[in-house]
Amino acid sequence: MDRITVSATIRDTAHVTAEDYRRLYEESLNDPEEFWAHQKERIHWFTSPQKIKNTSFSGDVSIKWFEDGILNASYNCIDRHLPEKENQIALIWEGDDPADDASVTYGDLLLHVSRMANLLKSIGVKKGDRVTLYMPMILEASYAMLACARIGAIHSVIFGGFSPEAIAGRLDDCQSDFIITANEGVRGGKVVPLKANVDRALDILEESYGKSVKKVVVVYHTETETACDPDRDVNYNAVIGTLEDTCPAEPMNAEDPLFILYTSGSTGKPKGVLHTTGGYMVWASMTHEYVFDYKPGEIYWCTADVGWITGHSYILYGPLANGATSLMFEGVPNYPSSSRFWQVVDKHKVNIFYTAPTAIRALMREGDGPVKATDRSSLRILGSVGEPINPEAWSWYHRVVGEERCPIVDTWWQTETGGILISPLPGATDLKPGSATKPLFGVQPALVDAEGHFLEGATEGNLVMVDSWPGQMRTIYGDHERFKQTYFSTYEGLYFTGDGCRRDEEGYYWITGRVDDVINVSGHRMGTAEVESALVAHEQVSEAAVVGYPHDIKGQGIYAYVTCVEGCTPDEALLKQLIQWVRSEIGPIASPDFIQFTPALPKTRSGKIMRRILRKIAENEYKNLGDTSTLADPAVVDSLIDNRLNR
Ligand code: 6R9
Repeated sequence: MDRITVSATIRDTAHVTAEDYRRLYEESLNDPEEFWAHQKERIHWFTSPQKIKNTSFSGDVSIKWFEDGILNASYNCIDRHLPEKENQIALIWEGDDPADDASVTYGDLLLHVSRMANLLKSIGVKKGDRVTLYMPMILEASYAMLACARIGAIHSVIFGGFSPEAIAGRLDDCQSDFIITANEGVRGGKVVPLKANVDRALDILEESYGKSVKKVVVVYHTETETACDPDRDVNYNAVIGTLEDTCPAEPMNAEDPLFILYTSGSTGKPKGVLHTTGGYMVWASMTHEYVFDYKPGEIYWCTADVGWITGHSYILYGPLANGATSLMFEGVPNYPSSSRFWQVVDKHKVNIFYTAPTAIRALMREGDGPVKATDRSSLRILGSVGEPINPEAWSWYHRVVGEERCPIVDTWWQTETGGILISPLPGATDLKPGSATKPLFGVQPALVDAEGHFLEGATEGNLVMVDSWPGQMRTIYGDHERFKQTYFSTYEGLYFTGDGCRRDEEGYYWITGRVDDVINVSGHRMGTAEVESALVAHEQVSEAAVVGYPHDIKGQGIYAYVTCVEGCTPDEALLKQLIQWVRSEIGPIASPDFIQFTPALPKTRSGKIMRRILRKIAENEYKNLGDTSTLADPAVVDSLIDNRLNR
């Protein structure tokens, strides 16, 4: 499809024009010290850093930015905007029920966060402690994150859709002694029993890991009572009014940890991605301002959940560092109707709207009616994140939602990258539907072949980064070896993203999806190995292999091949049980769409499962299986094809 050139209206007021982009991009590569010495000024430092960049992708892999700087992330998100923005709204909250909303000014935010910080101190949280958050999308979730940052505690937010098993594993991994949760969450009119899940997680923590936590803070978001352990549980609503409303912001070194966020990889258990304070804040602030062309006074809405990196960087830290008004939405796109997103846009006069392709595809299926029933004239910029956006969905988003007036920023990045790395800038970059376009300042993407040779010009290969940028993760919490192994060992001296990518003649990047055993279901990352190990943990399962297949709405769906133990005859009841089992082991987002029972899996003579073949069968492309000569027993494949599930 045609390119869409930069609109004059956007360009005339943009932070970055095409000219600026070329000049600054070059400068950021030629003289990073100078470029970042300038960019660091967007953040308030208690002690301004003199050392800018000290990074190495080789040997032990060490990444340090602004290493002698002292700052505090919560101070940067709140105090530094005062008193000027005392009465400006920092966060707008839109509830699941369209009748529920609230807002908090920068002035009020300071009080709420300070009280929460004092509450954390009163229960014994100290600088460097890990605090686990398992929260719905309510204002208190952002108070809790900022309160941790304020006192130097490290937050680890767990998405509210994860199961008690998953919570227990993460509590154990980062040895977290404190949890902040809510009695219940509400999404799409359905209740999520968060506190009950935490209680169950704590039983599992004790049974499986022999551990316990010290305190659980419970925010009462609904009227429902929940079980309470008086020695351990603290009722937030009952005590918060009694706490001091000032709390000094702890001076933190730029390289002190800010948060841990667990994400899936191709092998093993989820990894605790560790981000530190200085570089992350500079990156979140810079990318939020430039990519969304954010101007003071604009209303900005990112629909992500705070349980994901997008919520961290682009609901909270980036926007608030820039003194923005950021909207936080508790609900879902189609409740009470498929007009909900656009009704919220109209209600709060949203100027910048950032969502995921899966939501766009789901809404596109409902037709133009629910969109056209709304006004949306406040919208100026649209964004997309989480997975490749197919040109058809892109065009619908552009034509119907944005009425061809709003540029779409298709932002490519990862939990590990801390913030956006490849994206158009609204006033600078011509758009091509389906392309994340060009690298941001300081970002040096390259494409390599399987052997790690650099590929030049228009080509396709594996996406790597040649050098560090300030927002990059620093390590995997507690496992630096795994960090090196996962990201820097495939190609020596390069950061490997795990994504495949095409580059066209104009240097535009087109992400093609993961090239490892990670699948992307509705923008949620899932390791096939995680789902497999959940399946084989069931007593009737002897082996399992999980692959992704193309899914119209979710991007990818989950297709599982399962071999049962001797003597077990799989039936409909077992199928249902296994789906339920995976939901309770990981969470509803990991539910297999299809489970195909099979007496055996296709293996090489050395015993490796041939996933390539399983992928093809799941994709219904079984006529072209490629080389099958290394199969130990070719008959297995015929039987898999004969019994493949009809979709
Ligand atoms: C921010 C986030 C990261 C993976 C990444 C890639 C995919 C994200 C994308 C995209 C194509 C985009 N991805 N944005 N693919 N175009 N604009 O999503 O982080 O949950 O860690 O997922 O998501 O495959 O490697 P995370």
